[in-house]
Amino acid sequence: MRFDIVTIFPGMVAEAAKAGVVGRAIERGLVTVKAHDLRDFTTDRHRVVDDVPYGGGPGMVLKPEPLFRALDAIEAESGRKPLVLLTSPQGTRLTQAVVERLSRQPQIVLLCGRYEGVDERVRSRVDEEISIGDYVLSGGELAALVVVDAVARLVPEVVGDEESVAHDSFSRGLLDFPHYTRPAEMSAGGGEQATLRVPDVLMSGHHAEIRRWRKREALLRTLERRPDLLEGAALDDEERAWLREHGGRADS
Ligand code: 9D3
Repeated sequence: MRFDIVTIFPGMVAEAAKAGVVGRAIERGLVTVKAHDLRDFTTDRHRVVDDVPYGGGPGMVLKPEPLFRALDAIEAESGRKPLVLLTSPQGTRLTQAVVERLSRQPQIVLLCGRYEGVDERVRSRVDEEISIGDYVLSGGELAALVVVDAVARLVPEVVGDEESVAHDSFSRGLLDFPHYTRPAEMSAGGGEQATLRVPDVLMSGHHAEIRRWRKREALLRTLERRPDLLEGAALDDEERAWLREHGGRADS
C-alpha cells in the first residue's frame, strides 16, 4: 500500500514515518510512504504556498495551485487515480470503521492543511476530508501520520501475530483488559508501604480462567470508562449477565 503526503514539513513527516511498526513495514516493502514538499510545486522565486483570505480576516490560506500541481504529479507518477484525502477539522471523524475502509485502497494521497485553512477549490480534487478528533491542531501533518499509522497496521503482515490485529480492542468493540509483567510484586513507591501485586489468576496457569477474567475485566472497564462503546459491541450471554450484575444496560 502506498501513501503520498503533501506537506510544508516533509522532513517531519518522513522522519516520523520511519519509526515503529510503520517504519518496519516500509523496510519490509509492505508499505510506501512518500512525503512531498508542497513548496516544490510553487512557481515563484520565494516558493510561497499561502496568501491572505479574500474578504479579509485573520490568518493565511493555503493557495490552491501548488496543491493541484502536487496531485497532478502524484497521479502522473503512479499512473492511477489514488484516493485523495484532505486532513481538516471539518472532516469525517476518523474511527476504526473508517480506517478499515481506507485500508482497502491501494494508494492514498493525504493533503495536509495548514494556516487558517485551504482554498475551498481544492475540495474539487478531494474525495474525503478527515478529522482525527475535536481538538485544535496547528496543521494536518500529525493527523496524516495518525491515518497512515492506523491504516498501515491493517495491511496484511504489517502487524505480527503476537500483536494480533483481530483482537485489537476497537476491532472487538470493547476496551482492552489489564496487562501485567514481572515482577509479581513491587513496592507502590511514593513513600507508601503498599505492595502492588499481579492478580493471582494470571499466575495460576489456568488458561480458561485467565481468558474469562480478561473478558470480564475488558467488559467492566468498558462499562466504567466508555459505556458508549457497549452500544455497538457484540456481547455474548455471559457478558450480558456480567453487565446486569453491575447495573449496566444488558440489552445490547
Ligand atoms: C484556530 C483556527 N480555527 C479557527 C476557527 C480553525 C482551524 C484551522 C486550521 C483550526 C485548526 C486548523 C488546523 N487543523 C488541522 O489542519 C487539522 C485537524 C485539527 O485541528 N483537529 C483534528 N483533526 C485535524 S485534521 C487537520
